[in-house]
Amino acid sequence: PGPVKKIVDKVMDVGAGLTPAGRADIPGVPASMPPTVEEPVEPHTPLPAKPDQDVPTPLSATGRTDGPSKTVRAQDGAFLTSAQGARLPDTDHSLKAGPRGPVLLQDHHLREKVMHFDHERIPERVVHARGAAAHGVFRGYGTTAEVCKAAFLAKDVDTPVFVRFSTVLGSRGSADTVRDTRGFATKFYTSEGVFDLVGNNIPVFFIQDAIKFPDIIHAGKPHPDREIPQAQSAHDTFWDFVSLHTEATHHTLWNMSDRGIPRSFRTMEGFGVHTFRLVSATGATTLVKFHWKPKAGVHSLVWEEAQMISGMDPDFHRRDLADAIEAGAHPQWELGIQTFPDTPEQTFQGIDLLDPTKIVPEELAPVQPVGLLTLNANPTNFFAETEQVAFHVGHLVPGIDITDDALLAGRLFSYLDTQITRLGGPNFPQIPINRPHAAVNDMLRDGFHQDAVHTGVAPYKPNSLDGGCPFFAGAGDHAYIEHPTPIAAAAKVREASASFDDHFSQARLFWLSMSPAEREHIIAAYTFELGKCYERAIKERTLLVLANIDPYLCRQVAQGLGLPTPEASQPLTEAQPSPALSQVSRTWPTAGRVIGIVTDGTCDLGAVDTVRRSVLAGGMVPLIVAPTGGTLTGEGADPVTVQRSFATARSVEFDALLLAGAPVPAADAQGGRDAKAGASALAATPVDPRIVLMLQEAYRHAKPIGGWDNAEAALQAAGIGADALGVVTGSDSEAVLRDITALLGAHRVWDRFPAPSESGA
Ligand code: HDE
Repeated sequence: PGPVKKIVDKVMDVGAGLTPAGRADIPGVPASMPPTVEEPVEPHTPLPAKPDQDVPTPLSATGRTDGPSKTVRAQDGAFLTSAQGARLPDTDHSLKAGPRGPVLLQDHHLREKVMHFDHERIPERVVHARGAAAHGVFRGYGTTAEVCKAAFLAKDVDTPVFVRFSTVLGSRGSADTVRDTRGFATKFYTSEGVFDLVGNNIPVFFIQDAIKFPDIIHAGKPHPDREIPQAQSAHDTFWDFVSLHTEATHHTLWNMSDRGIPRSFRTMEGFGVHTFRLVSATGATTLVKFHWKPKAGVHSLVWEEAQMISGMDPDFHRRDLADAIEAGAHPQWELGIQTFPDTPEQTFQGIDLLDPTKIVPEELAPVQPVGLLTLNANPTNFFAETEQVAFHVGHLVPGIDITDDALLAGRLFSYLDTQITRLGGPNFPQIPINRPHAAVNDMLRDGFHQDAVHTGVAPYKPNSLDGGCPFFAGAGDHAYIEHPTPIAAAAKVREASASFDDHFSQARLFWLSMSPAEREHIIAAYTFELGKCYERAIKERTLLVLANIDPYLCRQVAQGLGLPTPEASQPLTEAQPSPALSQVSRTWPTAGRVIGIVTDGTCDLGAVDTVRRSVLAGGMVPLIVAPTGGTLTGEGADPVTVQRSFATARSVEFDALLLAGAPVPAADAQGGRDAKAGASALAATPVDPRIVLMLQEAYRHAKPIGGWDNAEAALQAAGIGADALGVVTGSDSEAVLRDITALLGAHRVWDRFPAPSESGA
């Protein structure tokens, strides 16, 4: 409850600007400094990073913990200077011949300032351009000793990490809640060098061979003529490609499911996708797939919510991550592995482990936990850290090796290649966020943005002039030695293995594993996306693909599009469903969920305050919604601060809503309403339309709704019966909250979604 309270208090401060709180302890900063009403003029040392940006192992000039602090490096001294350190008396006026000009070319400060500004942007990532990141720590459980020798997986070893989440298709400024795959890239600064696990929130990929990557991305990105639509797949070129290139079917189905619109980065699973190879201390090998399991549960938005948020708060996921960390509610994931014998066939129970369009169901190979990731600090500077971080699937440590997955092979080339353009040359490993925390002694020299001042004269081997330095490491010195995997003699061909031809069986497995509500969401998603396409041939071809997944899915989408339903072109496989793929029918923790408490001055403020405290005590976030901003006061009750006014609140921000109605006095219970209740925004006739809208949306999005003290009037105005599914009313506000919290454990009131007429199974 403590940390969550901080975030609520922060919300309360909105509008007050920076408060003097926290500044009083800073040397040289007058404690009496007013809260930004006027610009402070007394010189003082730069302000330190905010508490939520306190990285446990501060990045130094070397990336190690024993260098100077970040602040000293970048911002030193109290005075404004030029880039050359000359102190400046003014930055508001160009140097002119008299106050009315002309401006003089000799004004170095003007030229330097504008020149630098002109070059502030670097190319955005060609994919995954929009992202948000955080620092954290990974603690190994020590459960992998038999299969993997990587030092960071050993018991209780703490390794600093930096994690970047992203969408794939949109530009840097696009919205967070679009329907897309999400990136989940983790940089482990291990004692044996950097290990990057560059994964996604979907365990399969559109293509089986990296040579198709430019094709799928060109198809998914906006049309080259008008550059629309932004950050979405609901357009002709995407569906043109995936309907022709049917190995994309499985990934596309995941995108059309709730997994394509996560509720938060904190509630996403992550997957390494490819099969990797683990190597033990004795040299034994095991094939492996990596999984991240969020402690907060796996939750998604519903499509209408996602669309509304794109307009109302395009930074929804970014804000959620940063706020949670700032509040001290540190998001956590468990890293898990599925292991398979490293046989020459590289298959497991008939599943080709080199085919990245296939999963191995958890029911066949359980995910074994190997460590815990905790994100505990926000970046101090978005550009320096989140934008400049450079991940690479080839950043491996002893104990983790690659397989012959043809998609992985292309990635091993691509990441290094793209960083050269994006980060302006080959020295990007020297950017602080990319620096290993292990000692670096390479023989790479010179080039754009060379920061290091290398000593010696012999960056080559063998040498005697630098005393033979640096030396080779052996296995006992933690050298990275590629596993000597045998390669079978073969002819050079541009072909794929015959097992890669199966494009539908696992898409069907996914479909059959979904609950009825999840299937309806998938149908709605295909109907929406194809409904946005112009070409009838593309829609018809996609229906042919759907027919090979499931006849019910195909028929429902065809109906929605007003097109005939085609027959499957091949027999449907009888896949065994994998319950682990569904997000429904499980109970999740409620910590971190957001509860809107809708109220006004006429309600029982004491009850509102008690409920607010109980929400906090449950580790959830209460936000008070009232007709205007400010503070609610009433006789005999503590003042209650408003976080959202009716003008700024919208249902999509909340996981559940509580309505604090206006109590009707006993005398009035027999007759009409008293003046006080009549003035209530919740009991007035008509009820404030913004409340009605909020309730209707929350209801439509299957969120739990509770209320007390005649809240029924507002529910009625919204057309919601007090006995509707997932609606709880009563006179005991605490009991209402208990019931609502229990409902939140399922994330949504799933039965409220329209049930399909037939299961489709
Ligand atoms: Fe990436 N991918 N990718 N990708 N990818 C990039 O690297 C690429 C693939 C993933 O937060 C790029 O630095 C190829 C699969 C993430 O900075 C680029 C192929 C998976 C991120 C690139 C793939 C991913 C990227 C663009 C097909 C999940 C964001 C900028 C073989 C396992 C990392 C950059 C970040 C970024 C290439 C397929 C995940 C161009 C050629 C499969 C999370 O190098």
